[in-house]
Amino acid sequence: MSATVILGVIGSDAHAVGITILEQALSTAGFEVVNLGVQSSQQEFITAAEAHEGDAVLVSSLYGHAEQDCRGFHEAIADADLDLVTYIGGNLAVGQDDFDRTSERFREMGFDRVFDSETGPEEAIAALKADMNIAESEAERARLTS
Ligand code: B12
Repeated sequence: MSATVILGVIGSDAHAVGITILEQALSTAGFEVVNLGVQSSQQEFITAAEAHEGDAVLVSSLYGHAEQDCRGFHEAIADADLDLVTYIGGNLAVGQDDFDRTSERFREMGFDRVFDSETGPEEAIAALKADMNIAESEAERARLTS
C-alpha cells in the first residue's frame, strides 16, 4: 500500500499529542505519513499534498478555532487541482457544542469526515481504508514487509 496521508494541526494551535499518536498509528498500519506538526497553515497542507502526491489530508484542531482556520481551505484545494480525501478531528468548537451540528458545519465546508475528540486512531484508519478502497489484507501485507 502506498497511500500518503498529510497530517497536521491547523492555524495557531499548538496541541501536539493527538497528531503524534495518529502519526504512529497510521505508519504502523502501512500508510506513508507526512506530519506537518503544529501551527500549520492551509498553504502548508496544500504544498505538502502537491509535493508528496498526497491521497488524504488529516487536519487536527483542539483549541476551538477550527472553523476560522479552515475557511476557504477546500476552495484552495480545488484551485490547486488536488483530489484529496479530507478529514478533520479534535476539539472543533469552543466549549461544549452539539457535535452533530459541529459535524454538519464542517461537512458543509467540504470535509469528507468529521471526528470528535473521543476518536481513537483505529477509527481514522478504518475510515481511510474504506474511503480509499484499501483492503485489510493489503494494509497488513505492507505492514509486515516494511
Ligand atoms: C495538553 C493540553 C494543552 C497543552 C498542549 C501541549 C502540547 N505540546 O501538545 C498546553 C498547555 C500547551 C495547552 C495550551 C492551550 N490549551 Co489546551 N489542552 C490540553 C489538554 C489537557 C489535552 C490535549 C491532549 O493532548 N489530549 C490527548 C490527545 C491524545 O488527544 P487529542 O489531542 O484529543 O487527539 C485525539 C483525538 O482528538 C483524535 N484527533 C485529534 N485530531 C484529529 C484529527 C483527525 C483527522 C482525526 C481523525 C482524529 C483526530 O485523535 C487523537 C488520538 O486519539 C486538552 C483537554 C483535553 N482533555 O482534551 C486542553 C484543551 C484542548 N486546551 C484548551 C485551551 C483553551 C488551550 C489554550 C487556548 C489555553 C490558553 N488560554 O492559553 C492553549 C492553546 C495554545 C495554542 N496556541 O494552541 C481547551 C480547548 C477548548 C475548546 N476547544 O473549546 C481544552 C479542550 C481544555 C478545556 N477543556 O478547556 N493545552
